[in-house]
Amino acid sequence: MTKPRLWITRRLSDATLERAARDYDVVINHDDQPGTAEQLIAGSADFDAIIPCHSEHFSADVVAQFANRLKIVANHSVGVDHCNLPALKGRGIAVTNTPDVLSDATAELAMLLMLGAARHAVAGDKIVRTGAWDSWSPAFMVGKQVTGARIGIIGMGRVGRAFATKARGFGMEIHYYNRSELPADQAQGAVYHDNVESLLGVADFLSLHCPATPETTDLMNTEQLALLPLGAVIVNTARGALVDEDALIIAIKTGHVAAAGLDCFKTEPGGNPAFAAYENIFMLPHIGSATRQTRDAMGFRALDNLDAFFAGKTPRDLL
Ligand code: 8YV
Repeated sequence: MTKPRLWITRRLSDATLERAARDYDVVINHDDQPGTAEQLIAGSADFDAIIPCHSEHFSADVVAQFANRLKIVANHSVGVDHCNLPALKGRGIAVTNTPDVLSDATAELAMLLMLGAARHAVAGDKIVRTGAWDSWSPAFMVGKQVTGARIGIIGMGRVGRAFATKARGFGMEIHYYNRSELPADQAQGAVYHDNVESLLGVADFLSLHCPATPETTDLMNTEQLALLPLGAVIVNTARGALVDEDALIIAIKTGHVAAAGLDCFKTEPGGNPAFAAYENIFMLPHIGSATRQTRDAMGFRALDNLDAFFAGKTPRDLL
């Protein structure tokens, strides 16, 4: 039987690429550049399957120009805001993602950002690194304590719950907003808020873990930021679309928001150059899931989905 023809748009982990080469007639973008609209359209005629990352954009306009060969888009990501799902489904193309396997890695990065933002990681690293550290005082780089503080989590899906588990280890009081209240075994004592506004009022720390949708775009805008307690710390490892970046800068400038830890930005790659002036904004370049273990697990999960699909079964993560 001829192997299905598969295009892997980015340089995935070695183990993933080896397994893909064993089981598929695979073409890999070894230059590791994001697939362009033109390449995706051409790929739809040349391949039965694509494993893309969130860097390839399957807009309605692009999908409308697809040829008929492509049968499945097996994303190497949990977020699928780069895919117009109705358009893909309308063309009869199956779409899968990679949930679960990246929850711990992303939650770890959220902890790093929360702690780093709360404890002056950027300014502290800079002053030591540049040799400018020439004095010490008890009043020097005093931060905000995490232990015992209230953490508000927006989106208590897999990543939100993994983050809550880690925050519990720091003795934080967990509050969350989610579309629906979690069963007790999942909530593990976390306090449910049935609206975001109520959650924001108690969020000394706030961590975003919901998907980017038209409804959640600029979820954290001027009005919402004003509802946070004075001196709150915001963490975003979900998507840049969730935060009105101009509003965040104003809240940082006034001190209403004491610090932010950001792994996601409206513009990626690149980020927001206006943030660079603020050492209380601790930033990383969208690396929430970037651990060796998790990259292998994401690649294998995408391949598991493809294997099931081409075996005539329903892929585990069919959307
Ligand atoms: C990935 C992510 O690094 O899974 C997601 O939704 O944002 C990240 O974990 C990226 O999407 C890989 O394609």
